[in-house]
Amino acid sequence: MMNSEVRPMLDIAAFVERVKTGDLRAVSRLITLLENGDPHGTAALALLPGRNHAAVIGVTGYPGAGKSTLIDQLVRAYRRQEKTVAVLAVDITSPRSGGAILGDRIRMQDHALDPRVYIRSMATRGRHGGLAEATRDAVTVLDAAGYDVILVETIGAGQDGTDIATVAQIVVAVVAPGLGDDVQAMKAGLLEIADLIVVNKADREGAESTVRDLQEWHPHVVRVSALKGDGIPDLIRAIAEHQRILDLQGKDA
Ligand SMILES: Nc1nc2c(ncn2[C@@H]2O[C@H](COP(=O)(O)OP(=O)(O)OP(=O)(O)O)[C@@H](O)[C@H]2O)c(=O)[nH]1
Ligand SMILES: [Mg+2]
Repeated sequence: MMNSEVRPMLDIAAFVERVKTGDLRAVSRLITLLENGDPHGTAALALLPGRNHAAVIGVTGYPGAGKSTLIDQLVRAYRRQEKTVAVLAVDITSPRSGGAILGDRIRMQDHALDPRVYIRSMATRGRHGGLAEATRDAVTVLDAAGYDVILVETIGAGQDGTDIATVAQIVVAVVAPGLGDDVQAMKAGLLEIADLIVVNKADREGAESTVRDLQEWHPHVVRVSALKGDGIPDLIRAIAEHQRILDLQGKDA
C-alpha cells in the first residue's frame, strides 16, 4: 500500500538537503514556513544539524541610531574578508511588509546583486514565542545553510531587546550622540546585554562626550561613523577579539 504519509517526509528530507546546500529559495521558503508556524517548517527544522558554524552578531539600539547603516558597512567589511553574510532585520514595530521594509529599513541595495549576501526582514507579529523563537529558528536555518556571519538587527527596547542576547553570540548596541538622560535609562537595559557599545554618528557633535560617558559604564566602547565608514575596522577587530574569546571558552568547556 502506498503510504501517503511517507511522501511528504521524503519531500521534507530533499527540502532540507537543499537548505543545507545554501539554496536561496529553499532557505527563504523554510524561514517563511517557520514564521507562519507551519508544521512542515517545524519538521524541516528538526532535521537540520546544529552546526554552530556562523558568527551570530546582534545589532541593537534605539530607532534611528544607525543600525542598518552600520550593518551595511559590516556586510561590506565581511565580504572583503570573503565571508558569506546573512542579515535578518527583525521588525517588531510596524505593519509594513515585504519589499517596503527592505527598502526603508535596510540600506543595503548595493548588496542586492551579491549572491553571497542574503537579506531578509522578519515579521514576528502573531507568532507564538515572539522575537526570540522566530529569530532563533531563522538563525538555525541560515547557519545550516552555511553562512559565515549572521547579522540580526533589532530595536533594543524592553523585553524584545533583551531577547537578542539569547539569540546572538555577540550583542552590539548602537548609540547616537546626544543621548543625555537616556544614558541613564540605557544603563539598565542595553548596556547590560551589550558585549560592545558602538557610538555611531561620530561625525556629529557630542560624540566624544557620549563615548566618555559610556566608557564609565562599559569596557568596550567603539566610536564609528557608519555613514562615512570611519572606525569600521576597529569595530570588526573588536568583534573578532570577542569571538576569539568565545571560541577559547568553547574549547575549554
Ligand atoms: N550623520 C550621520 N548619520 C547617520 C550615521 N549613520 C546613520 N545615519 C543616519 O541616521 C538615519 C537612521 O539610520 P538607520 O541606519 O536607518 O538607523 P536604524 O537604527 O537602522 O533605524 P531603524 O531601523 O528605523 O530603527 C539615516 O538617515 C542615516 O543616514 C552616521 O554615522 N552619521
Ligand atoms: Mg534599521
